[in-house]
Parts: sequence; structure tokens; C-alpha cells
Amino acid sequence: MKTNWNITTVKIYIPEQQTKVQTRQSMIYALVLLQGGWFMMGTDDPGIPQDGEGPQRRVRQDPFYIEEHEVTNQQFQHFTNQTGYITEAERFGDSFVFEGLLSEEVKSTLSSAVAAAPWWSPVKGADWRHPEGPDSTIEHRMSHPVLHVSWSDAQAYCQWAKRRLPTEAEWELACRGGLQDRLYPWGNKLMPRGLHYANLWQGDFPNHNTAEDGYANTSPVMSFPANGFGLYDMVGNAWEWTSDWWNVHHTTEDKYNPKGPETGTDRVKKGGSYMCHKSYCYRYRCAARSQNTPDSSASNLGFRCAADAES
Ligand SMILES: [Ca+2]
Ligand SMILES: [Ca+2]
Repeated sequence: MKTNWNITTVKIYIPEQQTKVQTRQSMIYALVLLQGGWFMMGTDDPGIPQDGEGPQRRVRQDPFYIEEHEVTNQQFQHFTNQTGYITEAERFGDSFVFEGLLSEEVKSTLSSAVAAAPWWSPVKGADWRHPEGPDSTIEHRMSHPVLHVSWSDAQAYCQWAKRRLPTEAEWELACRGGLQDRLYPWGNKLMPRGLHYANLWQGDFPNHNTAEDGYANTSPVMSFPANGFGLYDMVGNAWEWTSDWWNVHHTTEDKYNPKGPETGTDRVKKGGSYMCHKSYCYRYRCAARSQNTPDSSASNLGFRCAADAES
């Protein structure tokens, strides 16, 4: 098997966005060119077998670009300012919020929760500008990943930016950062040298988040070390939508630029979030995966875009 892991970091800017770009923010539009080649997708040692993490299979991927970090509130705000785009959560009037982050006032207005996951509540007035409901704001979080974006919202943003969502295979290749058969983008050990490599949950889920990694909620993108491809927060911080439909049945057959099933009801999301803890959501691994309907939105779900490499 030939693997070509040469990478080139390319800072590509969206022309109409340059006017507002400043020093720190100038980095937020960067794409990394991945050369593709063969890689091993999935795992034969699944942490959560029912999610369809296995079997491990050979995938050959053409070169592509992927954004070096999750799309931020700043970026998404620029998109909505330019286009007037209204997200699905804004149209529906509510979105799912993790109860542990709600104010007492908002909590007192709640009528329902998700039976299987009672820490999730649909909150009226929760949307990307108000991640914990109407009394919350993103003003101090412009460099955090945008949340409460549905798959369709993410599609709309990527299209506007002349990009697209990554396929699950592209996302996983990107996550692995050139390593083979490793759990995490940086290796097999969750905390090398005792350091945190991702924004996850520490403590007792869902009751007590000690936030030993510095964050009980999202973190500014690029707060934790990049992987071998120079990509940040591939696991943890916000879950990330991919373009694939969800399916848990895979074969060991070689695949070429796989795009997932033709149809489905749910879309694949990858990487886990700041809410993931091994006891409940051991999904902050590159092979891990989960799903939501395309109109779903939540306070831990975002995305990043990819783009075709010029041939
Ligand atoms: Ca954390
Ligand atoms: Ca992430």
C-alpha cells in the first residue's frame, strides 16, 4: 500500500470576506490541502459496535481541501450578514440545548426533555446566536464553533463559501492526521504527558463537568494542539456534520472516494464534542460516528467545510 502524506497548508481567502479580516481572524479561512492516497477507514476493534465503526477497510481518496478548524460564529455571522440566511432552528423556533448549561430562568420554562437522554431539552429561542436560549449570547464567543446549525444550514454555508461538506471518508482521513490504527488524531493515549489534546468532558456525566481541560462548554477553535495535518479540534469541541447518509453496514471491500449510501434518513456526524465522556459517549475517536436527521440542531453540533482540489 502506498501512502502519500505530503501536505501543504494553503491559506485561501474568500474574496468578499477579506474586508473584515484582521490578524487573528485572517487565519479563520484557511484550508489544508491533503494529498489523499490509501488509508484505513473504520476499526476492527470498535468502541461502539452498533454505530457501524467496523470493519476496517481500505479507502483510496483523491486529494482534497479541508478547513483547518470548525466554522466559527464569526464566519457564520458574516455569511448571514451577506445573505440574510435564516437557520432551521430560527425558523422552527427552538433547538436542543444541554440542560447543564441553561439558566434557572430558562429551565423553569421547559416542558419536555428527550426520554432516552433527559439532559437534552428543546429550548424555545435557542439558535446559533443564542446557544443556551434567549438569555444567552455569542458576543464573547465569536471564535468558538457555530452551534445549532442543521445539516441543511451547514450545506448552505459551504455552498456560499464555494465549498462543500466533507464526506465521512475525507473527514476520517483528515482526523487521522497521517497515523494508522490509532484511536485519536494524536495517537492512542488520551492524555500524552498528562496534557489535554481535545475539549471533552471530565468528571461525572451529565451531572458534574470539572472542566479540567479549561472548558465546560465550547472552546475557541484552535485552543488545543493540531494533528499531524495541522487540523484542529477534529475530535471534541463541536460535533461535525459530513455529507454522507447514515448506514451501519460496511464491507471490507476496497473503496474509492466513497460518498456513503445513495439515500437515508440521517446524516453522519463525526468527532464527538465537549460533552463526550468515555462513560457515556466514547465517540471522540476518529473511527467513531453518530447520526442525526438533517434538520436537527443542538448546542454541541457544528461543522467544517471541505473543497475539491484542482485537478
Ligand atoms: Ca471540556
Ligand atoms: Ca470537532
